[in-house]
Amino acid sequence: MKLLALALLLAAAPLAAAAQDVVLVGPDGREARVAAAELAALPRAEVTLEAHGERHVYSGPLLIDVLGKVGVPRGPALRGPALASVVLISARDGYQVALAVAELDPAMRSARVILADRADGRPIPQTDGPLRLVVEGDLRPARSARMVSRIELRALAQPKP
Ligand SMILES: Nc1nc2c(c(=O)[nH]1)N[C@H]1C(S)=C(S)[C@@H](COP(=O)(O)O)O[C@H]1N2
Ligand SMILES: [Mo]
Repeated sequence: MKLLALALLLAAAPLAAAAQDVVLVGPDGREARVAAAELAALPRAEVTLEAHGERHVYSGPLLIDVLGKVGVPRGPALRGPALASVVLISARDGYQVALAVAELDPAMRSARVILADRADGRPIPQTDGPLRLVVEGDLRPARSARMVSRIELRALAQPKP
C-alpha cells in the first residue's frame, strides 16, 4: 500500500511541477517553459504593492530578466521598431495585461516590473500565485496580475509607409 502511494506520488510529481511553471512565448512564437527554480536563481528585487488598503512586499526577478530566456531587446538595443514591442501577460483566471517592453527596462524607467514569487518573504499562495506580476509606481494595482501563467512578446511595429 505504501509502495502504491509512493508510485502515485512520483507519477503526479511532474504535473505538480508543471503547475508552477510559466510559459514564455518569443516574438517568433518560440515557447519556453520556466520552472520556479530557474526564477529563484535570477537576481531579485523587492517592490511594495498597496491593494485595497493592504501593503505587501513582493519579491522576485525583474520581468525583463525572465524574458531574456526568449530574447528581449534592452539597453541600447531598445530603439527603433523594438519600441513598438509589447508583452502580454495572461493569468489562470483569464485576466490579461499588456505592457510595453520599454516599461520593463531599468535602463529606461526606474519603476520596476517584477515577476514575484514571494510576498512578505513567503511563497505566494495558489489563490494569488505562485507568480504575480508587480508593477511598481502604478497608482492602482490593476496591472499587477495574480496567478501569471503565460507571458508573450509581440512585435507590433508596422513597416514604414
Ligand atoms: N489574475 C488576476 N489578477 C488581478 C486581478 C484579477 O481579476 N485577476 N485584478 C486586478 C485588480 S483590478 C486589482 S485592484 C488587484 C487587487 O490585488 P489584491 O488581490 O492583492 O488585493 O489585482 C489585480 N490583479
Ligand atoms: Mo482593481
